[in-house]
Amino acid sequence: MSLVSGDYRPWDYDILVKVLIIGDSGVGKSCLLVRYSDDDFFESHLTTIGVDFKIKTQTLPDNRVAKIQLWDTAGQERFNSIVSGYYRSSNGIMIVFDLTDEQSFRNVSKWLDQIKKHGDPSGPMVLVGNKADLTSKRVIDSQLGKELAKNLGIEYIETSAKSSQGVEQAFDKMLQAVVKAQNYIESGPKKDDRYSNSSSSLVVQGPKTPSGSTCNC
Ligand SMILES: Nc1nc2c(ncn2[C@@H]2O[C@H](COP(=O)(O)OP(=O)(O)OP(=O)(O)O)[C@@H](O)[C@H]2O)c(=O)[nH]1
Ligand SMILES: [Mg+2]
Repeated sequence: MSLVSGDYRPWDYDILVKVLIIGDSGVGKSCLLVRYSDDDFFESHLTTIGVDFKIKTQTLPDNRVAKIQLWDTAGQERFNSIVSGYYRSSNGIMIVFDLTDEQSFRNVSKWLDQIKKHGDPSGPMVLVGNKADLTSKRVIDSQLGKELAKNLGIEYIETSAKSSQGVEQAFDKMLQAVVKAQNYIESGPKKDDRYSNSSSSLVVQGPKTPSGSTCNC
């Protein structure tokens, strides 16, 4: 088969983005993913074993098509050794806590330690406070979430996987943070950029190669 014939077709995406979703067990990571990728919700807690993943394709404001690999990790500590292997190869990390569970908010620092240990602490991140629909059970005030995110130099958003509130926006923010980091790498350092310590390429360009080539994604 000739590679220069009409068989040539570009891949169906321009950039590949790998997003890791971390946070305590039960905060709603899997539900956020299911809401984002399938627009569905499950009332039951089927705890994630190790790491699950889903794929979503999204068009960026600059019309590039991003293929997003969403890695849904287990919050239970017994899976930490499996999950730790995924930090390094992610392009962005979403840290989720439960607005109705104070401990899950306190444990954000524990998850940040995991990122420091196994990943890139200066890489793109978004802090997500989930279960915003449970207003009467809320124990973490918006201000607390905002302050923590501000101290970390990252975006904060509140979501409800149940009602869909903020879910699309949360993943949009994640994507924007990854693209911003990529633009930084392509255009070189700017004085006040928080990604000034990034050394590795954060986004894998979707290769425009002939069909039939192998993809390691
Ligand atoms: N009311 C409400 N319940 C939610 C929301 N998100 C998740 N839940 C519930 O919280 C429980 C846990 O959700 P999961 O998505 O399985 O939690 P997880 O973070 O993936 O947990 P692990 O896989 O054990 O790490 C389930 O019973 C969900 O129905 C939300 O936004 N609002
Ligand atoms: Mg889960």
